[in-house]
Amino acid sequence: DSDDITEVENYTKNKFAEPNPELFGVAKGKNIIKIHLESFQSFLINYKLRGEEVTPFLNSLVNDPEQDFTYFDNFFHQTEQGKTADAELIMDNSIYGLPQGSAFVTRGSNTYQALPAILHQQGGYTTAVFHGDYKSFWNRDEIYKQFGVDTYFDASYYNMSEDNIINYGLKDKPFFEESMPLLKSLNQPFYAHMMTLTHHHPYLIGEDEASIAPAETGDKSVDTYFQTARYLDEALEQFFNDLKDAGLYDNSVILLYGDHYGISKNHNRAMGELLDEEITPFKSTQLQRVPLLIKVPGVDGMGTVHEYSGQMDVMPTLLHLQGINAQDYILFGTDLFSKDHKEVIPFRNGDLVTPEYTEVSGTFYDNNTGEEIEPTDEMLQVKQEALHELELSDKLLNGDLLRFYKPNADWSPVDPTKYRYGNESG
Ligand code: GP9
Ligand code: MN
Repeated sequence: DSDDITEVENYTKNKFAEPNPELFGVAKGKNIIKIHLESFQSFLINYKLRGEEVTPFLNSLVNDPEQDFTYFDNFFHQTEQGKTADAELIMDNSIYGLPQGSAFVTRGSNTYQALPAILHQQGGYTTAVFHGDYKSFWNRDEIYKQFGVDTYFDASYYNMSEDNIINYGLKDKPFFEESMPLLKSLNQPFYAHMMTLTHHHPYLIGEDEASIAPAETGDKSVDTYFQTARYLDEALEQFFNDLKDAGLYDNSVILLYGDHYGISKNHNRAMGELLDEEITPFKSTQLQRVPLLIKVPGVDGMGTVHEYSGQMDVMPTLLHLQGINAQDYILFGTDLFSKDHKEVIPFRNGDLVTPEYTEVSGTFYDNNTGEEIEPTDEMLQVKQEALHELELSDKLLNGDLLRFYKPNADWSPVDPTKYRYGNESG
């Protein structure tokens, strides 16, 4: 009820981090191209298999200052069973997924105040999602309407011939290629979400499409993980070239992110071999890093930034780059570029990581040594606050509380009946 929403509102407004004045509004009116790197973990960046880079193109974005990207190497995913859908929910709403199941499915008809709707109402943006799977997967065709996604280019817009598909759907190379004309057809400014798919468990790839040999741990899905990562890397390079040819590269914010881990704890033996260290519970938590890269037109890249951060922080960051005050909305994350950005990253299971220590199932570890430590009162309090935050986010979703919240900005509630995807009729 309205008491509950007030509690959530007070919490998030209190957590709010003031924008960085140098970056507030710098991306106003620029297109936003957000690229989803399926199952991509940060250990792949600059990783060498048999002396060879696995993802040379992504590495070049990270390593070459001329590319003007900023890379966050201590960025963590915060997803649970909702996997890709949790990542989408978090990054477009700055709220947590649910502890069980997928909020996209069970909370698909909730009221949301999501990034697509805010960008539309505050900046005249059009939002489109591009993905080579069918629209009802993860209940996207329902919840996207609550988010204010104008167009969903699902599998029905692509050539899904036998040659073009593998595993869950369309291969990334034809996906990006066929997305270009659709992208060019959008009204600008647009917010485009490009969701890749080939680098997905169990990492299937045809021999003719694999540019590198598999790893040799004997754990099949781990071994081919490197081959599909390379395939994704090549698909990205092609897409970047196409964006440049189309004149879209220079006037767009380009953001790349990993959605969740690709190699689960069931593969610790093989991972230990590849990383040359034992995968302890501490190490396993450190492996939940996924990449975040961002390039803003006209803004110098900052190279590799070590700020600890999570997927929750992306939406407030994008709002501030737009010159939209994140405090007007209910968001659990804080702006990555703010000097007050919060460096406690709660995971959905209640574990957490900070720059100094990590907590896994009640045990605290020193990040420098990986050794167990006795928690201080302050650490225990940080843990309680993280649990409280998760609880508030659950209240928000389970009670559909955004129904009762009016953002401080001009706001009209999203009407889901106004949106149609693919061949849906009225
Ligand atoms: C399916 C794709 C994969 O459309 O997004 O989802 P995941 O299994 O990673 O949640
Ligand atoms: Mn996924």
